[in-house]
Amino acid sequence: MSSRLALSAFAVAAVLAISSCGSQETPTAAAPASSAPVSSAPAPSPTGPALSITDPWIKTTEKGMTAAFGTLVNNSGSDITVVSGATPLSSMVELHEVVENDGKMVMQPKEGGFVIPANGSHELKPGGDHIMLMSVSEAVKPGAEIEFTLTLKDGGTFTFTALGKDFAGAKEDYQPGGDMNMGEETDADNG
Ligand SMILES: [Cu+2]
Repeated sequence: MSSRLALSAFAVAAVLAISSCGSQETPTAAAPASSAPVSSAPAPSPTGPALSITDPWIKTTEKGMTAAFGTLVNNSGSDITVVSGATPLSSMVELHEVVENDGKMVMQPKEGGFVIPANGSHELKPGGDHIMLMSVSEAVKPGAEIEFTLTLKDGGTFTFTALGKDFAGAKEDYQPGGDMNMGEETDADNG
């Protein structure tokens, strides 16, 4: 009897947490009240015991370029390197960093990929490292669920789902490098 009560209370709390999360338009808002500590006992996950991601999201867009963010968490005792990303939304995905160039913040492919230190984390955020999507195949609406697969240096993969969120910032310019022809600009999207 008491366990059933506890269960339903948990269910209500979960629903509340989800709905309050869904009403958050700004990804920069602090994590909604959650009683779950970020680092508790090592919880083995069936999908990726070594790597996980916190609050993955993707910037909404009508077309062109967009980016995905979140905090990559390494639950293992060795460094993990993400070398590439993929998503059904775009055939052109790159791992980007933002650097200063002549006083301007520009983004460019990150050499060597994202390194998540042993038992540490690596944050992907607007103005910093991010997963770049070129020429998305369809509009990303708020609440959209976009699947990503990251490929690791050791050949393994890690899959997660990013949630579509509106975001008006991240106006870095793309630094054309290599042979890529960036035909589309994000200015219209960011207005
Ligand atoms: Cu980028």
